[in-house]
Amino acid sequence: MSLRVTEKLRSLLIPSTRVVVFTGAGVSAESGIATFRGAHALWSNFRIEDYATPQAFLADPLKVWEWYNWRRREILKTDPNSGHLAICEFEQYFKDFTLITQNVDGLHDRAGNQKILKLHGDIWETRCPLCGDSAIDNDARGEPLPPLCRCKGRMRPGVVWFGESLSEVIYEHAVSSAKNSELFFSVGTSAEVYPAAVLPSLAKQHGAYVVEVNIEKTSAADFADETLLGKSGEVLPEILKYFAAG
Ligand code: BJW
Ligand code: ZN
Repeated sequence: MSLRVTEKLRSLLIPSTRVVVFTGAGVSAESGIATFRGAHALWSNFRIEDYATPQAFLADPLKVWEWYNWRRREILKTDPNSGHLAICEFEQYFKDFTLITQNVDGLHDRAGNQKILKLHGDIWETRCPLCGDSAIDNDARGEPLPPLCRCKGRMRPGVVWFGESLSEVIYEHAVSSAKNSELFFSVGTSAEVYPAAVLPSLAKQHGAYVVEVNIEKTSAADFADETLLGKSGEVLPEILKYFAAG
């Protein structure tokens, strides 16, 4: 693809620029992972209330676990795409770089990013609501379901459901990175879920140059300085071409 990159954006693509990349499910779409909203997306086939709330888990933990284990198995069939790999290069290039993701799929980790603020948790983590014990279960076995903790508590997926608070430490870190950034990329997110969705506008209010990368404009386009329309797996590698050599 050929991308029109403005002079302004080019001038910011130097290692000393403080950069945030904020990602959503669209970044993993080209790996074959369903997004949440839109045609053929998760929430058009499954009701949020039945799978992604604490009430759903209390009512039927087995059903919720079976759903998460199905999603884990689907993710295991995939690999990071060229968008994830480009974001890993961003981390190596910019001296002050923060990756903030709403994604729980672990593909940014597998692409090689080292520092990731996971706002909505990690689908590979299993957590005990009673004693706080947690474990990483990378092979998606997790049987027998629903898993029990040593303390006899019922383990749950380590993700953030609707109505639950985000980790305060992670969210505060994300807010300060957004406020401190000079260049903020909002990539592959509908920017509809709060409080994560405030981050692009917060960055803008604090002086960042905001660039949206998406296959269609979202509400973030109203205040973004630029919208680069296209797949993140195509747009982000194009941006790498403008990194200063050496
Ligand atoms: C591409 C592409 C390609 C496709 N290239 N792009 C203020 C106002 C109103 C409501 C609230 C509010 N504050 C809180 C709320 C309630 C709620 C909320 O926001 N609701 C809104 C939906 C209205 N928020 C919460 O409940 C949050 N908690 C909270 O606020 O705590 C305080 C509190 C406590 C008690 C009571 C009230 C408040 C928690 C939110 C947790 C979200 N969890 C999920 C599930 C995670 C676990 C799991 O995976 O199962 O997180 S929901 C789901 O949405 C997931 C995502 O991270 C999140 C965001 O979705 P995302 O990533 O943007 O995906 P999509 O599908 O929406 O968009 C994909 C985009 O990609 C599209 O734009 C495409 O065009 C694009 N695209 N292909 C580039 N190739
Ligand atoms: Zn426990």
